[in-house]
Amino acid sequence: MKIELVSGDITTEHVDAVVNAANSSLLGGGGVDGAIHRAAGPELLAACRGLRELWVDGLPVGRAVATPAFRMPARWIIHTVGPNRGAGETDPALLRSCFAESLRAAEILGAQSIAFPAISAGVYGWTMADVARIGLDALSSYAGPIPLARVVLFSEDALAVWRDAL
Ligand code: AR6
Repeated sequence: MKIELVSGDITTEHVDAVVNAANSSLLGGGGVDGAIHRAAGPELLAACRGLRELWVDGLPVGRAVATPAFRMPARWIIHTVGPNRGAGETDPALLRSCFAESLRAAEILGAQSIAFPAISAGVYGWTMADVARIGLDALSSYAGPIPLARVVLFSEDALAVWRDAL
């Protein structure tokens, strides 16, 4: 899989699957989650409400689930829940799992391209350097059929951190 690092707004990405850094409720929030819900439109919230019934306590940390992307240029949104460092979720395996499980969900859908944000690097309190190291470790060890992963960073500073890690 080719890995591209770019800066920009992930909601405008023309890829098959865009990964959302969601929370267990799947009902939206701030950061990239809020931006994705605004860009996809209210149909996304309705789809997420249906999905969350599948788990008693919401989507578990490290797991991923897909919905259509509705009004976004992508075909699907893959919602994953990163570990919240501020709440004591400090196991890197959980963050790695977000990347790996998102790839697995995209693979099942037949996606040919996927875009990731810096999961857990905002509200959930991980340093950008840790997210870059763990994310790139997961992406570079992927050996499945998806040809392209783009990591879309929201600032030039964040992009520089990922470039260093790469
Ligand atoms: N495109 C690309 N990256 C973005 C965008 C965008 N449009 N907007 C923000 N980012 P965060 P988390 C970057 O906080 O840490 C939400 O409330 C942002 O600069 O969105 O996993 C959820 O509902 C940062 O580098 O996600 C959860 O409750 C990165 O995306 C919680 O926040 C991730 O920051 C999840 O926290």
